[in-house]
Amino acid sequence: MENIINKIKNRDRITQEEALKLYDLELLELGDLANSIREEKFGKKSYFNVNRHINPTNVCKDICKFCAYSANRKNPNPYTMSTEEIVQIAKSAYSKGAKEVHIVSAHNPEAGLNWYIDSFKKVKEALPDIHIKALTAAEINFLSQEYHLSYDEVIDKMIESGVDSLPGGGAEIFAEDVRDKICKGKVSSRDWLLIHKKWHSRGKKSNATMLFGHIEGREDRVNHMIRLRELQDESGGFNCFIPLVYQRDNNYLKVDKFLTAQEILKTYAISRIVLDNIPHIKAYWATSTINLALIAQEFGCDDLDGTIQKESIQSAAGANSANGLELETFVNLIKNSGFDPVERDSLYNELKRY
Ligand code: V47
Repeated sequence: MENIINKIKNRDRITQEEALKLYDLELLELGDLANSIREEKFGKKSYFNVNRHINPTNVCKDICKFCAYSANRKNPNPYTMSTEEIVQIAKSAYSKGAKEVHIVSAHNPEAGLNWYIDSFKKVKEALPDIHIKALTAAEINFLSQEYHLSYDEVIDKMIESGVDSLPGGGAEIFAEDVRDKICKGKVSSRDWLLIHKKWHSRGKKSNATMLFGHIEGREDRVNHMIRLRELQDESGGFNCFIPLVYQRDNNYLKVDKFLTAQEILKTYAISRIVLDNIPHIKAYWATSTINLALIAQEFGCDDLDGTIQKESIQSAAGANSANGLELETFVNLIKNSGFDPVERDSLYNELKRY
């Protein structure tokens, strides 16, 4: 262990096996190591943005066992917004200060390709300054299969219609055996990475998530991080890594043991140490709870996502995030936990210090 600790202190890269061993380190010692890297890069700054999540349809042709959001037997409440509704929501968010709309849907085979693409076009026409972060690699894979388009063709259409960056969703956990059990039929890990690589090759940025705390093991988590680190070495387009804590309600995935706060904090800290080439680590408070996200600031995380305003995916599975957080509340929580809230844009340019 001493050897690994020295490597981290010297800022040498650690291997997958060494990363796995870090779970055996005492929590606060691991936290200190991750925190020293965070402080070296960002001091006490904690980034967030004023954003609005929009989830325009929950009709989905895939059945991911962890998902409580898509319309199915447990959530028999299908909806699909019109493009006008989507534009209205974006306009209203913009008038309340949102700089970004994060638009992620289910894989709806009835909506049509133009419904997806037109909504971006119309939001951009109405609000040329707003940053559109839209379509996960899983949605791109769905559109490609459904409409017989290559990934490049879908990406061309997205860029033409005003999409600025890709969110990190759909990555789940890269280990194919686990993927088969929790989201069989969804984009493969290889293609998830390929789509991001293609996106980065256009000079565009994206994020990467990891869904953990279900049936995966620690090995799967560190392997997921290493595969992201490898792609980032090649393409350099990931802005941020977001470990998403699994929420257990209203879905079909039976999980006997849930994560302790210790295990969540260790996973954040290890991701900060392993991902030496991805600048930001986000504690997405909608899945970790705001309380743990505030503590995670001392375990390597420098980003708390944002005010969100409305959230449908995690809250459907039990998270306390449906209505987001007021800006003032959010800023005060960060300040009172000893960090400096920095409002950023979607590409991490600093907009305002509080
Ligand atoms: O990919 C679904 C996850 C993701 C559950 O890029 C669940 O900045 C926990 O990707 N428990 C979509 N998570 C959300 C997402 C995201 C969120 C915030 C910021 C960014 C970003 C991206 O939600 C899906 C899936 O992994 N999810 N069900 C659940 N029960």
